[in-house]
Amino acid sequence: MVSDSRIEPIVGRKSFAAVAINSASKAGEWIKTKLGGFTSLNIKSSPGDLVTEVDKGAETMIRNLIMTHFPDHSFLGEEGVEPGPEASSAALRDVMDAEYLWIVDPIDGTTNFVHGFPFFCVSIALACKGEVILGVVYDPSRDELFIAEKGKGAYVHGKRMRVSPDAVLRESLVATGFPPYGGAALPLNMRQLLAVVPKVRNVRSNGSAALHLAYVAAGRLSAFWEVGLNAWDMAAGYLLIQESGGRVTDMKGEPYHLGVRNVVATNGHIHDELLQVLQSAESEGEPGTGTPFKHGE
Ligand code: 2AM
Ligand code: CA
Repeated sequence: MVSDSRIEPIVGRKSFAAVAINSASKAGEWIKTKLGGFTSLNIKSSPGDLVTEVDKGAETMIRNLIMTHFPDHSFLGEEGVEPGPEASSAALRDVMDAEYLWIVDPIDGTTNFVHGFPFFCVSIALACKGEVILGVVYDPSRDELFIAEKGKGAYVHGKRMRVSPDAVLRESLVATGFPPYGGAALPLNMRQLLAVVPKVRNVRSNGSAALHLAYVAAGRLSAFWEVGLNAWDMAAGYLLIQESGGRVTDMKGEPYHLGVRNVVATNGHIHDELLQVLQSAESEGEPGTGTPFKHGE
């Protein structure tokens, strides 16, 4: 057989979006078949920080699919990084400036997956030189695929998404998440909750940051905030919200970037009001309630 060195080792000529959709839906369908049927459950940093063989298998599946099409792209997946904020910051630093970087959480909401609570998703983002240009969040339990491409809008079930019109906090439905390891972030988180609950219509906490962000984009939630997240929890959801007319910042109100850990994501209308309430909670620390928590980035 004559070999032709001009033939590129790329299968087909699929778009970034097609590959992301294909990978998320294939992995999601497989994850769903494993609900209630995983065999190995490991504790990472604490009993609230879990990983199963399904997380690892799904990440391998997604990585292989992406690398088949784009072998020269970089890849950052949650399961390829040691637990803890230092390791994840270091892993992100290593690849942040890559021309094309895929950022993947194979199961966002592993605790829910383990308990059979149907609120988890696959999150896949593509960044070009540090800027998110594509985001896909797939919820296999409801067969809902949320997708955004930079400058082209965000869609669910093929329909354009828009954030909610809620203009004030008291008419808003807001979600948050709790740090699985407690530690320094927990007292801040509790003060934030105490400050926010009386100001809003109600608060939800369903255990998947990426899916909460997708719900803000779809107008099902007015806002979401959480402390101590990683790039793979937020990158896809950030673009969904951006392309649906909302706003995503850190807790100081600085625009979202891949290094943000403490996120405030809203429909835009209530952003400043929510930021103000969260910031007031931050400055209300009482002695003995915990180490001052370093926010922002
Ligand atoms: P995961 O299921 O992929 O771990 C729940 O509040 C959110 O926090 C989920 O998106 C969850 O993602 C994330 N999360 C869970 N453990 C975490 C950890 N140790 N550090 C940062 N985020 C975590
Ligand atoms: Ca995960």
